[in-house]
Amino acid sequence: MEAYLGIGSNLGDRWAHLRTALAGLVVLDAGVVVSPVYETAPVGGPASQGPHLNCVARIDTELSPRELLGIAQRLEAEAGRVREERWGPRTLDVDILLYEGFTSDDPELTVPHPRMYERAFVLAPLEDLAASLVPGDWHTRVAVDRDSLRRVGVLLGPFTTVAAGRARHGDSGGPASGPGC
Ligand code: GSY
Repeated sequence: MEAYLGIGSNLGDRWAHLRTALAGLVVLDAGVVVSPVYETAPVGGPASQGPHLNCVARIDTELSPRELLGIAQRLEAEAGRVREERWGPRTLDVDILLYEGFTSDDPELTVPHPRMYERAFVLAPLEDLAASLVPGDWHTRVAVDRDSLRRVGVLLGPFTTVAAGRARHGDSGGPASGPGC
């Protein structure tokens, strides 16, 4: 089954958290395709928190939606995620956005993700992977300015980073270490 996951980080080594999460999906033997990575202004939560790196991954998986949720939660825990503040900074977020042929309104596993169509940090990378899954009018419906959503790099092959733009303190894989690090 085809599933789309929203992946983000705004705490610690953000590039490393994304790479580790993607590697954790690859070992499941799920074909993984990753969107470009965007740096995005935090939506909700304390104003003092830093920007996120966000991307979307498409996987081809035999896991059930609930098994996939378990994997997503395990990857978040392995990244040291502590669920303290609902909209607060986080080392890693792995959200199930869409799962082929499946919908659910269970609060623990709501699919499609209940807020995905209001979030530019989801819609922009999802559009890069699968434009047909994104409403054509989202650019006018969802307020986005250039500073709140910038494409900053791509994760290649075994998740080598090729980044553009500024690295942030704590990041390993930004342009400070150059392409291919
Ligand atoms: O559910 C996603 C976590 N999250 C994010 C995020 O990933 N990116 C941005 N830009 N803002 C966010 N607010 C929350 S909560």
